[in-house]
Amino acid sequence: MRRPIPCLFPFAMVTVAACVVEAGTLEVGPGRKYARPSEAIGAAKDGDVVEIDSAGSYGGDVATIRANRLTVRGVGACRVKLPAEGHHAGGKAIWIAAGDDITVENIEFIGPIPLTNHPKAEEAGNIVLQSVAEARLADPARYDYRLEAGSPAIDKGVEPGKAGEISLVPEFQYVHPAKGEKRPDDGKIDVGAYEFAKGK
Ligand SMILES: [Ca+2]
Repeated sequence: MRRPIPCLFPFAMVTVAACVVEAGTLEVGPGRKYARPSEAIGAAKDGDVVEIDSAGSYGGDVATIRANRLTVRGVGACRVKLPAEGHHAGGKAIWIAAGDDITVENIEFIGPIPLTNHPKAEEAGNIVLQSVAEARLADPARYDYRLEAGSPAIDKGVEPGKAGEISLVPEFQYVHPAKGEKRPDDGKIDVGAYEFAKGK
């Protein structure tokens, strides 16, 4: 009567291991396995995570997301930018979401077309603009992305939370050239690389 019991444990362990291996992280960027987000999105399986390095340039890269429960996240020193540059997936959007329960984090979509066609897309925390000019940045042509008074990005950010015990709230911001300063904290974080401060 007792013999069959030990056989259950190896079987259970194999099953659990198979579940863990199913979900993986697909890395996109310079020197990574995938050069473009669309390549990793095309290879992703249900439950996977796609991490896009902000060091890369992904202009005109569009995709259809077919996996379910996929998380696509921007990582690195800056926010990942996806300018449409006249391209679109299926004539609809920069990304078409054909799967369910898709999460997109820390990615800036640029272009006069929709962020996604997904009817249940969670767009909270994103600002959708028709042009860079609407963002009211100081001088984007010269890479000055400080916010001007009246910018729609002011106070529209989302608290980024923690990674383990480490807070992801930015404490510093860039000062040209090659300097930094403490990022102002008015209790409502702004979208983008800079916190707006009057008189600056
Ligand atoms: Ca603010």
